[in-house]
Amino acid sequence: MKNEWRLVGASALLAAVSLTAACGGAPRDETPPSAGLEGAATPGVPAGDTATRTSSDPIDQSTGGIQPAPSGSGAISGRIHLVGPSPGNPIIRMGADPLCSRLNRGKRVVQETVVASADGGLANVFITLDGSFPASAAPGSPITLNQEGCVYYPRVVGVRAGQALEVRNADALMHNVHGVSAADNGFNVSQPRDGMVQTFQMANEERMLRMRCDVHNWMTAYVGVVSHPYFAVSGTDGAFDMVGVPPGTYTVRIWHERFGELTQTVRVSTGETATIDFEFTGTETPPSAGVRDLLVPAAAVHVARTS
Ligand SMILES: [Cu+2]
Repeated sequence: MKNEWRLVGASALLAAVSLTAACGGAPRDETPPSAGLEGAATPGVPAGDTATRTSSDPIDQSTGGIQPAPSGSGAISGRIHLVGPSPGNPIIRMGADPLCSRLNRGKRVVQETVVASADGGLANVFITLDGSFPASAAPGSPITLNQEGCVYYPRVVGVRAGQALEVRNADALMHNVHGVSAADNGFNVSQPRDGMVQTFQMANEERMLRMRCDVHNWMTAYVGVVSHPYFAVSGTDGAFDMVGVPPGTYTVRIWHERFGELTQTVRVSTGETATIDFEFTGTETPPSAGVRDLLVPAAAVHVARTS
């Protein structure tokens, strides 16, 4: 199965701080992913789709939006493979917040760091083309990232520089939406009630902005911000497609939160689809965790409004 081209995301604050502090005093009950940095997608998911998902569902990522087809006449189609054994994902123990535990009662929720299909297709890999391309307007519609059952969904999304990332709270509890950026895209907002929505303008190219929640330390997502429309996120089968690519020779760069980056060169011809596959062995050294620990300036902290 191929994925479509997609984007392919004062009292309340005091309360957030208070609960964060409370959570911080509790034993850390879940091993964080090794990577420090951040759209995945279900083919055909329309922009703004916020279909609900339970944490026990199969990993099926929603783009939160689909890029309009760029104007080039070529295409790139590929698949990411994990050829070694999957390292496995830690179970998320949500005891730090009984409300989260209640939302996931009876479910076995894991940190979806490595999501591979039975035949080795690796999901949630962010794929971009290196290089400069003619300027084009970013889509006016936002990419959506959901908080549902005390996890972010999708786990990986891509947005254009200049496009908005919309973050929603579907849980009847407080989340703290914290985008940790090394490129001045950061934000930090409390969303104390369900139905709250906040949008953030992604100004600068970044691979990847890491999403976290300061209330629930297990919550993780990644946002790739790209200055051109040539990017994708691998689907549940590890496949991706880029359409509208101008003819030329390109470096294709892929990123995975646990396995890091790989590059390959591909030649795209007019009216043709170039194919390219990548393999991770599963023994790669995780990328630096440095971005995770960056601080967001106090001036960037504000409280969300109810939409
Ligand atoms: Cu949270």
